[in-house]
Amino acid sequence: MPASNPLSVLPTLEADLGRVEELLADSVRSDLDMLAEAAAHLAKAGGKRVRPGFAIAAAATGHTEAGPADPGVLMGGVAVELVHLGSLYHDDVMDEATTRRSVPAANQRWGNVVAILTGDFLLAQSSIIAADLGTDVARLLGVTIAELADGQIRELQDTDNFDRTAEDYYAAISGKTASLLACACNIGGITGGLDQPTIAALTEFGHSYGMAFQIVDDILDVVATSEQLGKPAGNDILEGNFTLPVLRALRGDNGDQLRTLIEDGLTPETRDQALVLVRTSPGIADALDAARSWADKASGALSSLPDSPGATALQAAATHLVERARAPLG
Ligand code: GRG
Repeated sequence: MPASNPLSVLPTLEADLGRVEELLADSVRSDLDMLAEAAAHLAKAGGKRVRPGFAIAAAATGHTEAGPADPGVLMGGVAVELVHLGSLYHDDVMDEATTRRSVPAANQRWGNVVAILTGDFLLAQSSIIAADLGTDVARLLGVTIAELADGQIRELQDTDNFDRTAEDYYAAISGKTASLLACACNIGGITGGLDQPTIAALTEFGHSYGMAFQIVDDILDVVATSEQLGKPAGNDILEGNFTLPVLRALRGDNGDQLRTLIEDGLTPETRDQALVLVRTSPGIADALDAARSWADKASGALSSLPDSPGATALQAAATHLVERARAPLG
C-alpha cells in the first residue's frame, strides 16, 4: 500500500495489511499450476488494498487505542479483496482489457476462458472464508456480488445512451463500486464485534465514499492525461460509457457539438476535441461538487461514532478523495 495512503494515520494499519498480503497469497493457492499462477497474478501485481484497509479501519472504530486487528477482521478484509479481484478478472474479459495494475490482464495472458474461471475461483475462495466467518458475512458477500452484477448490467444497458440520466448513472455506480466499499466497512464492523447502529453508520460511510470514489475516477478519466491514467484518456467516452461529467457536458452549451463528435465515431483527433469540450464545460465542476457532497455525506456518517484512531483514518480517506480529482486540474 502506498505510503501516501490516508488510512495510514492508523498506526497499526501497515502491519495489519502486511498480514493481509500473506493471507491473500494463501487463499489463492491451488494444486493446479496454471490456476495457481493465474489466481495469484493480479494479487501479486499490487493494488491499493483499499477494501481490506476499510475493513480494518472500520473494526478499529470500536477501540479507543490502536492495536493489531483480530484474525477474523483480517480474513474479512481478504474475503472482500477476493471479490474485488474476481470482479476485475471478469471486468477485464468484458472490456477486452490489455493491462491491469500495470501488468498484462489475465484474459490477455491466458485467454478469456481461463480468466473467467479464475475469477470464479477467487469468488469461491471468498465464499469459503465467508462461511467460516458466519452466516451474516456469507449473506452480505452474496448480496454484494449480486449488487456488483446489477450495477455492471445497468452500465452495459446504458452503453451509447445519450438519454442516460444522472439517476441511471448513480444506480450503476452504487452497484458496481459503492456496494463493495460499503461491504468492506460492514464486514469490518461484523468481524470486529461492533453494535448494529455503529455497523449501519460504517456501511453508510463506505457507500457514500464509494459513490465519491467512482465519480472522482470518472472525472480523472476526462481530465488526466493518458500517461497519468495508464490507459487512453477519455476511455469511458470511447466505450460509450457516458459518466457524470460527460452527461452534464452533453446537456451544456456545446452539448450538441459533443454529441455529434461521438455519434460520428471518435478518431484520435476528434477524441481530443471531445475531451476539450468536456473539460471546458460545467461538467467537471458539477461532478466535483457531486463528489464533494458524497464525501461530505461519508464524513457525516462518521459523526455519530466516538473518537478513535479508526474513525480518524476513515475521515482522512474521505478528505483525501476529492483532492485526488483536483490534482490534475492544477
Ligand atoms: C463477478 C463479482 C462479480 C461481478 C460481476 C464485473 C462486475 C460484475 C463488476 C465489476 C465492476 C467494476 C470493475 C467496477 C470498478 C471497481 C473499481 C472502482 C475498481 C478500481 O478499484 P481500485 O482503484 O483498484 O481500488 P486497485 O487495483 O487499487 O485495487
